[in-house]
Amino acid sequence: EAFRALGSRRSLVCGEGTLVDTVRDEIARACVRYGGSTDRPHPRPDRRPADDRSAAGTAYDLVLALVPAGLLPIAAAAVDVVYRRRYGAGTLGEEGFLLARHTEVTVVLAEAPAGLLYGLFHLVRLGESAFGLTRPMELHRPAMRLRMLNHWDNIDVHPVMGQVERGYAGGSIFWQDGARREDLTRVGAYGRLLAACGVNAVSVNNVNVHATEARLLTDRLGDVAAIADVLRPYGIRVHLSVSFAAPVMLGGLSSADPLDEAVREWWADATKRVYESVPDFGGYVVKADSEGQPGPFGYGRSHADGANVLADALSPYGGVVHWRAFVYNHRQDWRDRSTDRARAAHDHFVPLDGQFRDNVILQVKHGPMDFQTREPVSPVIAGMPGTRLAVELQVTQEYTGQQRHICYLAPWWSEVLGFGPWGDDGPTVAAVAAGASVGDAAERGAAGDGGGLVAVSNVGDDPFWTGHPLAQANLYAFGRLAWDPRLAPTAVLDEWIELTFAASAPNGLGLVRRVLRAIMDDSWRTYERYTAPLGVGFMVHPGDHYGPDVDGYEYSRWGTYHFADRDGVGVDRTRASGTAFTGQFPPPWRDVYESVESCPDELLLFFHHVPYGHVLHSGSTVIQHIYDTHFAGVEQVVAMRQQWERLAGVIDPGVHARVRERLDEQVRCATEWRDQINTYFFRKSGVPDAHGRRIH
Ligand code: BDP
Repeated sequence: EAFRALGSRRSLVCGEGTLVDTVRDEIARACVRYGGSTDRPHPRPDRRPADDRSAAGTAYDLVLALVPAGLLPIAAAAVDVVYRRRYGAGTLGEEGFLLARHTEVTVVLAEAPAGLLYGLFHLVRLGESAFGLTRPMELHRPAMRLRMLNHWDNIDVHPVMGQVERGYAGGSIFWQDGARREDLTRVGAYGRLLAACGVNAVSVNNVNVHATEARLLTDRLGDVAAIADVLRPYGIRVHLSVSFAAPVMLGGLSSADPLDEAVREWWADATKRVYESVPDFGGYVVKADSEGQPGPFGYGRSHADGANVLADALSPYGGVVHWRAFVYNHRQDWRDRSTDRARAAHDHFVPLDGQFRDNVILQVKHGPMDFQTREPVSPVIAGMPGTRLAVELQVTQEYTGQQRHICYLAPWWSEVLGFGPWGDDGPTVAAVAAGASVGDAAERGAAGDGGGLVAVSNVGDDPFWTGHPLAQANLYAFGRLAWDPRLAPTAVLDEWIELTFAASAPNGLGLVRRVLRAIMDDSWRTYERYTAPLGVGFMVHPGDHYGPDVDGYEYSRWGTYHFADRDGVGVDRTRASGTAFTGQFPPPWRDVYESVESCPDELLLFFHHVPYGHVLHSGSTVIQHIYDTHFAGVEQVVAMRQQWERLAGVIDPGVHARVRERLDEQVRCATEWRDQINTYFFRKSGVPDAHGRRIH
């Protein structure tokens, strides 16, 4: 239905190449459905169209053209002239496009085929309004060059993690029963979906690389090539997670020491073969020396040595290494209060700044811990001006309700991306991911050579793709924010609602929009209210990370503690008396976080250990805040469930039923969170609720 405006018009697509063919096919398919027509330019260059008419004399409503192309119809040629004069040829780059109206013709211009594809999907988003009488010229370019999804998919079903590690949407779309899926139709549909959101890269296997998956680099390379073939028409490059120990595991070498010449040669040879099979291969993703994965530490080498050997192997072909900064000691002595997992990435990587090759991208989780519901921005993002950084988000809802709870994450991502690590005058997190550095202005031009934005995907073979149908909005929002981090999360949600429900609720879209906005706009904050309070994090059930278990990780070796006792709660990360994590931030944040007075409420327990009676900026005490937010959170989830009932009979019954069932579970689980958290803190503190509500 989203293609109706496009498919009911007369259009012309000028240009050649795989992606241009995709554009043509998309339009042709829509035309079959909605009665429009589509044309190619006349093959003989001397037959320049006298006006915007086909040989048969039909006037076009829409022209999509690659420029500079031979001969363009008049409207497109006129727009091209204005474009060159106003912006200068080359401004659109590899993926940008220009949209304009000229003499009642809608024109999309691009200088590279991918731009035309993104222009097409922009038209789809605009629908009828793309054909309005007037419309100012718009130039669109992605803020980040790399907009990537990581799949934590295993080929073999892992005994603990299943097929998709932290996957909540069924099996892998790529792999099944220990092999690549025969039928890759769904992968093709996924590519289309991703291109429509703006994503241009995918890694197809888990960052924890087990024996079978390691072989994707060598004898299972054909599987990678087959997937790449299906994703290529949508402008999506394939990347592989590789094991640092591959030279030993696969090559039979006795060592994977990155400074060993035989190891370098092994990587160079293996990589050469990859490019023989997949000429546009994107590169490697590496989790090294992390949670049991092998890495350069095993050979007494640094992570720069480790990353560079892979980078050198990839560089002749233009490939990149995404080297993950998620390196910490997961076997800590929990009795030792001076160790702090939050410090680990900065401690390990900042001293290496400037030592990485240009085609190494250090992939940094957005927070210093691990995708909790609330964390400060990782100080690594401000700490490595001489390194290309990618910021990693988690679309799969490991810690945010596992796609059983509604938790629209774009408001949070938007906060993170808009955060200024050096304060308001410096570049934002989004600008750093786009290639800016300290000293640059807050806003910087598009598509620099930064590492871009990466996220862990949330799709599987579930009929709704994401388990919870509303979790699709997170996937969509990730792509849109990677393209343009300044988009408002509410506007992105509106786009998604429109595109998703236009077909099933042609008459009721207004109601659908009102209900979904009421349910989803604030759902991340609602989730935060009923789970771990004030940025302290974790308190989840160990292992599967679903549901509450306040002390589940308190006496274990993972480094994720809240330190609640009878007097207070929170982690002292100050320089004055704690782990000095605050010192990893540049000003102003090092001081803002250091002081209990200036630390923002929502991060208070991340940075400070405070008494239960500590008064927040909100005016409430910590203990009363815990009670109030937990009661409120559950009430809000109950209200979400009521709202959803308004859509019964309005939208597809299958979607309605699935969401209803999940909302029941969300109410149950939120109630459990409320009761466990409130009871726990009541028993520790002995402070009753000021409003006399019953706490056990
Ligand atoms: C943690 C997950 C774990 C991942 C790890 C990672 O619990 O399954 O392997 O992140 O990012 O959040 O590598």
